[in-house]
Amino acid sequence: MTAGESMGDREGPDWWPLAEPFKIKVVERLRRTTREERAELIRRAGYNLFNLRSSDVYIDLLTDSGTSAMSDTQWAALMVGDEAYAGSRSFYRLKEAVEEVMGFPYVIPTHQGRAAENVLFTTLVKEGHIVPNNMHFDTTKAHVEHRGARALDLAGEWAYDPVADLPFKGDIDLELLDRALAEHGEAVPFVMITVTCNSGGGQPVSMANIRGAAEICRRRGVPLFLDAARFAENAYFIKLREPGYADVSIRDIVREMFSYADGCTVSGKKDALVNIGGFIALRDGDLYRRATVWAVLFEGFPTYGGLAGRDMEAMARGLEEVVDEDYLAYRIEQVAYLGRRLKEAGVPIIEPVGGHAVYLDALRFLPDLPREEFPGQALAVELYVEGGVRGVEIGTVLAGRDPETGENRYPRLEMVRLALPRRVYTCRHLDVVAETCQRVLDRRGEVVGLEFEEEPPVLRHFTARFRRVPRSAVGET
Ligand code: P70
Repeated sequence: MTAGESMGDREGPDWWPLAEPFKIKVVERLRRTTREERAELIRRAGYNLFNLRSSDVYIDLLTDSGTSAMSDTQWAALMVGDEAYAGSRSFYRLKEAVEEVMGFPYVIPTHQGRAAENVLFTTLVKEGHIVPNNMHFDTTKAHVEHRGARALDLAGEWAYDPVADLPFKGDIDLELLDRALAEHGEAVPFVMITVTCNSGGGQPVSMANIRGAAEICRRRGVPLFLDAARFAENAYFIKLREPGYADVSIRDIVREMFSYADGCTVSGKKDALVNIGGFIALRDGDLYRRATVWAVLFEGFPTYGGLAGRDMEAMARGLEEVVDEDYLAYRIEQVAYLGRRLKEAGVPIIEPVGGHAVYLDALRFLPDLPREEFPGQALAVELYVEGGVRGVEIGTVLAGRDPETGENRYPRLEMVRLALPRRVYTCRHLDVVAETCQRVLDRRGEVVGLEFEEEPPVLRHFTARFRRVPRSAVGET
């Protein structure tokens, strides 16, 4: 099984609807800071960008999660939210949208994606279990491990090659999957596929791969779930890149993707275009009933589950808006635009560019910094100091320590993610981002590494504090 044939110049016709398919009705002021101010602010933040105040950030690419701009119709939807404790009209509105867009009859709203993971995994994952995924994202892995189970990443070799020009680098390796299911049998409660594959650079998963994984799972009697935070972006890549799908509508592609799955967990803060919210969607009534027991305990009554009625209303509309092809063309092209600008500037990035973010390759950007000094984190700090741009390290800091050995896990890719909030920044903002990266590249010899000052035991990247370490003499240029 491969991640598809080389893309050549299949991507992108001469002309593309780059311009935003919307106009701006409300604006939020951005504050500019000086370089000296930023150097001091990041020092006080313990060199952790999560500790900065957003008012001290000029262009905030920390995450595309919960940071998108809602549409006028979503804002209007807030006013018609039904805040009933039980049987809320807005719950049924959400349920209908999920059924219409994804084809699942059962929905449990949760306050965000990790809450959906908590409810589903508490229902299905037991100590000693093994959960395969193409690549677990951090909260997903943490929830699997929190249940005393092992998270197994089965993306193919292609996912770890930062420049292999392949269309579906998010694909799970079907041979490895089949082998894992044969080997671990009963210990596998389900298989999960993350679309798009966030930890692997926002890379899409092909329809053929989802179908292939579903066949293997069915043959082995194991359910398949999608971690579907960015399902619509994944569908757009299928339309763009997978033979046979160019003339299929996004709605039909989305329906087909989910038709192979038994259910999904969704962080609504991404493709459902809301600032808070998530859900579990399921095909099986019995599993739904078992999961609602935990949903009531952790989240709330099953017809609101951790959300206000208005949040469910806005999420229902977001699910319908995100499958609009004009929107997706703009979205994917905007991310590609930033990737092109960076490449032109000689900035090493993960290629091809993914759906929601451009990932800088910190190992090629800062080849002289040892891994122990967190080159990804050091680069993210530098981008802030240089241009007030906030990205996030997706590398060693995020990977945490091996629960068995207590040692740092060194992932094969050390990256800084520049995630684009949906419908928020213009291409001029992205020009500033590209310029910022270029300036840091020009003075990369000055960039110093970091070491922990405080290291929390779980999900350490969110709250850790660092200090700068003097640049080692070895490798000094
Ligand atoms: C992100 C955020 C969240 C996420 C995800 C996938 C594929 C589940 C979840 C959990 C997390 C983050 C990372 C760095 C900085 C800020 C935030 N991903 N599955 O940005 O969903 O956040 O709603 O609990 O990507 O990628 P939720």
